[in-house]
Formats: sequence, structure tokens, C-alpha cells
Amino acid sequence: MGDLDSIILHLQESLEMVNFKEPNDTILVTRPTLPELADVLAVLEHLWKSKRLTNSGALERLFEERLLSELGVIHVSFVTNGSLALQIACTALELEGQVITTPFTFPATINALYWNGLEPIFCDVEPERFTIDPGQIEALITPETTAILGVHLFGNPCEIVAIQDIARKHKLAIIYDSSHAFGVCAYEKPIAYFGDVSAFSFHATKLFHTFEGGALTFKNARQYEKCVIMKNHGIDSAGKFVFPGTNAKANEFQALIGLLLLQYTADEVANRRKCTELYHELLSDVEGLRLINVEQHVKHNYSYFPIEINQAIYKNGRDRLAKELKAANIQVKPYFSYLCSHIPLYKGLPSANPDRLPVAEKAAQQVLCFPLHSSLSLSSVERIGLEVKRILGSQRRINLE
Ligand code: T4K
Repeated sequence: MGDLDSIILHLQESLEMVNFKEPNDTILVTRPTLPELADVLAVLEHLWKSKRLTNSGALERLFEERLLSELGVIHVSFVTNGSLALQIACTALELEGQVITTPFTFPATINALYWNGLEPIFCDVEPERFTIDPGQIEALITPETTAILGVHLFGNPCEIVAIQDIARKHKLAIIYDSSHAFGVCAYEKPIAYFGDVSAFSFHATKLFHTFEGGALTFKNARQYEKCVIMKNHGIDSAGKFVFPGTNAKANEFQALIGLLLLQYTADEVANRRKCTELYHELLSDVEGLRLINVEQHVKHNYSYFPIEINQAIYKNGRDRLAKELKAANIQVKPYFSYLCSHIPLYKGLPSANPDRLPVAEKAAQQVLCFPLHSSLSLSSVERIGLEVKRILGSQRRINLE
């Protein structure tokens, strides 16, 4: 058997192993939607012939064009992943000093500050949707502050009007980590309309994905141009090295997947919405379990289904629920059980003091994300609802005994 044949056989075996890892009836927290393989193969054939794989190929340019209308912006740049999108956002805005941000996020948000030599100043989150609490931002502003970095967590927009007012008053830039907010609108405007820069993640676990990938949107042409140079090693369109850059270019295969998947986004959101509505029907009256409602001015994308378990009613309730659901073959994820203010490098900062972040600390113990994706059936949602009620019911009885 030739080397190639044995590699293919090995790959087939490994992929089957991965599939076998999850029992057939496990309900996973997320599943990527994929385009029809025949459509991928049809475009791949052209890609193979062209041999143009990266560095601003035809698919990337077309995808960026489509993203402009999808995201309702005037400048967009497709990049390797959401983490690099955030890092480049800070560089393009030429931030210095301190940035006020949320501790209740994925570490990529805060890592972007580290790689730009910026100090995070942690601000507590508000208790309804766990986005940065604008009521606490002003007290954290110092002469060193240059920006506010908010996260539209789980697809729920930050309090954008209040943040905008503070930023204007204190001449601060605004970056939004919009990794969870593809397709979201607020006050009838696309989410990227708000702030100076929005950074999106197109990771496989996201509502819209390109396997790995991300995008940056800008209002300001100079900042956008800086981003384009930055993602291409610091080389400008004339081929000159203008400043130290990085390689954050996405490739043609990623663009291909993105172009095809854009056709599926409306159905993706609609299916997730149906599951979300059923979750609400089934779980809204469970004592000590809080569901998050969509605000009136928001058109949501239903990217996640987070719930909050009241620890005062269920001791260690979130983790016990997650464990018991796992035993019932239901995968849930505690996004995020670890605050970024707990990161060893930052935990000594005055703003990382848990006493100053009570809502975020509580959220890290109480929030759990339930399965939500387009291939989730309504009968699976029903099964999850029943299991959750059964588990919390028995926890409640034990607590009362
Ligand atoms: N900002 C925020 C607010 C973010 O949430 C993230 C990423 C970023 C920035 C950075 O964006 P990127 O640089 O990643 O583009 C996931 C993702 O890896 C991460 O992208 C995401 N946030 C974070 C919240 O979650 P895990 O560790 O939960 O994923 P994983 O591999 O355990 O997957 C969960 C389940 O999904 C699997 O059990 C099965 C299913 N799955 C997953 C993958 C990757 C599939 O069916 N197929 C797949 O290919 O981290």
C-alpha cells in the first residue's frame, strides 16, 4: 500500500474514532452547520485549477464584498480568527495605556490587550445579560484610559447608548467584541454600526462560521487601511514594510465556506429561534432558574442559550446540573466558569479584586449554556427540558430535607 493510501486509511479511522467518542444519542452543546458537500466540491474544482489559495484571492474579495452588506458596514476585513481580529482592532486604533473591559468573557478578549501592551481595567457586568455595566465605567476612567472594550455576550448587545455617551464625554475609543453577535441588530441598526470597531469570530462553534475565521469592521478608512497592512505582515499595497505586522490573512477555502454558509444564516437563526422559544415555554416557571429575555430594541441571533441557576436555592447547582445532564448524555457548557480577572497575570490588579466584581463572580458560578444549534430537534429540546426539571426537582427536595 502506498504512503498516500495509508494516510487516507489512517485519516478515515481517526475521523471515525472522533465520531465514536460521542454516543449516538448525545445532544451536543453546538454543532456547526455545513454547506452541501457537492457545492463545496464544485467551487473547489475551480480553486484547484486556479491554484490561488491565499493573499487576497477572488473568493476572499467576494466574501468581503458580501460581508459588507451582511454586516451593514462600509469597511470590513476577513481575518484568520476572532482572536487576531481583536488584536488588530487594538493596533488599528493605536490604543495605549488602559482599556476598561469585562472580566466575564472568553480569554481571547483580554489576550488582545496583552499582545498590544495594554492594561485591562476590569469593570463589573450588569446582572440581566452580563454585559459590561456602564454605570460603573466612569469611576474606572483615569488619564491613562484610551478605550472601552465591551463584549456583546451570547448575542446580547452591550448597553450601547450609555457606553457611547461615556466614550464621547471622555474621548475614548470603543471596541466591541462581537464574536457572539453575527446578525444581531439593535435599534434597527446592524450591531457593527455601534462603536469604532467590531470584531467577529467565525469559529466552527459559532452561529456563522468559516471553520476558523473572523472579521473586523471599521467606520474610519485610515484605521481600516492600517488593519489591512497589519494583517499582511505590515506590508502596504505598494509592497513597502511600514510597521511590524502579523499574518492574519484568511485563505480561499475559508472564504469559500463563508460564501456558501451566508446562504444558510436566515434558516440557522430561524431554527435556533424555535428551539429558544420552546426552551422558554418549558423552563420559564422553574424556580431558581433564570432565563434571559431578548430586549425590545434587539433583533437577536439566538447564538447561545444561557441560563442562570440560583446558588442560594441550589447549592453548587450549576455544576451539579451540568454533571447530571452529562450523565443523561446532554452536553452543556459553563461559558464562562473562569473570569479573566482570575488569570494569574491580572489577579493582582486592583480592578480584579473579586469584591469589586460581585456580579461577574456570581455569573461565573451560576451561568450555564444549554445546547443550541440548527440541527437540534424540538424533541431534543423537550428531552433537555424534562431532564432539567427532573434534576432540579430532586436537588430541591434534597436541599429541603
Ligand atoms: N471573544 C469571544 C467572546 C469568544 O467567545 C471567542 C471564542 C473569541 C473572542 C475568540 O474567537 P476565535 O479566535 O475562537 O475565533 C469554543 C471556541 O473554541 C471559541 O471559539 C469560543 N469563543 C468559545 C466560547 O468556545 P470550546 O472549548 O467550548 O469548544 P469545543 O471544542 O469544546 O466544542 C464544543 C462542542 O461543539 C463539541 O463538543 C462538539 C461541537 N463541535 C466543536 C467543534 C470545534 C463540533 O461539532 N465541531 C467542531 O469543529 O471553545
